[in-house]
Amino acid sequence: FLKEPPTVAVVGCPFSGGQARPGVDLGPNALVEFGLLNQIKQLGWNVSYDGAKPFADIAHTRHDADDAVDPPSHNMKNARLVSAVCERLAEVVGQHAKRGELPVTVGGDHSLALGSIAGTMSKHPDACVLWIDAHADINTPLTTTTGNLHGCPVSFLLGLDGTDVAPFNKWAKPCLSPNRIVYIGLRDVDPAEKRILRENNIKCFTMHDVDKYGIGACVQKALDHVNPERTRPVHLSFDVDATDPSVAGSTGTPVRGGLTFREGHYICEAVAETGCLVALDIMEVNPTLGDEKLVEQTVAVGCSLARAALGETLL
Ligand code: B3U
Ligand code: MN
Ligand code: MN
Repeated sequence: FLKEPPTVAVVGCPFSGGQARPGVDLGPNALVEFGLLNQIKQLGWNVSYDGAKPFADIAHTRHDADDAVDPPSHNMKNARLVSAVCERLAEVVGQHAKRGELPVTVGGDHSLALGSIAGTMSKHPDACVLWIDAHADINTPLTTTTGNLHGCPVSFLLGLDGTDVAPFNKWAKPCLSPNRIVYIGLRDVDPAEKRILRENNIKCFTMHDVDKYGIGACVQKALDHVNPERTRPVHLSFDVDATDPSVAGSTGTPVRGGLTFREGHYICEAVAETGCLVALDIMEVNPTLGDEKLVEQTVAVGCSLARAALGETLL
């Protein structure tokens, strides 16, 4: 893989169908309006950006689908819509990666990571994933209690029991093994998810671990687990709700007791330092939640997390 890809391809995906709250589809535009593209250019990258063009022809991309049009299947809400958008995203991210570019997917809700990571894996089958989140997002169609697919993308990537279902099984093949993903920031995990994490021996650094060992040790242990030689490509999937609501509060499912501003940025900086980053997701910024100040702060944090992962603080 490329150590220093010359181009960052920002892929804005204005999508909210993986969860119930409207507005997260406005996330990409908010980050771009805040200057994300120029900020990345300032770091020395070439930047490409297609707007939302790749998704323009997929109906209802910006809003929740109608249950009449896209009825729940296997307890999953908006399954056809989520599947169609993720399939397209996988193609787009895969194409950028194959051109030697570094795709930065800006969501949109976190169901999109099923697409972005599938895209990364199509170019880098040996890649590992750092999943930074308050939530494990590893429910299956059999275990989800909400039916929201942003709580499920990891189970599809791993091909867990119950994920071999239409419409996803038309295109989404298992592409990740449980020892190639590691979590940091967890603090709101469903009982069934805990069982899945345990049964599959998936490495997790909860907020308890961050408190106990410090963020430096947690990131080191996380990387040692999925990428011991620091030779594997890294896909960093960052849900901004991993940070504390006082850091990035404009998000659909905030959970108190999260990563500080520095802890969140430290993770991104440490990944940048490895030189192994091949793809990045910045997910779940919802600029319609909270007052103006909170929204601006959250959008700013989304941008600065991206810059940190792209090497802003490397000397
Ligand atoms: N685990 C719950 C809640 C949740 C997951 N991801 C978010 N919330 N953001 C679920 O819906 O699966
Ligand atoms: Mn998430
Ligand atoms: Mn989350």
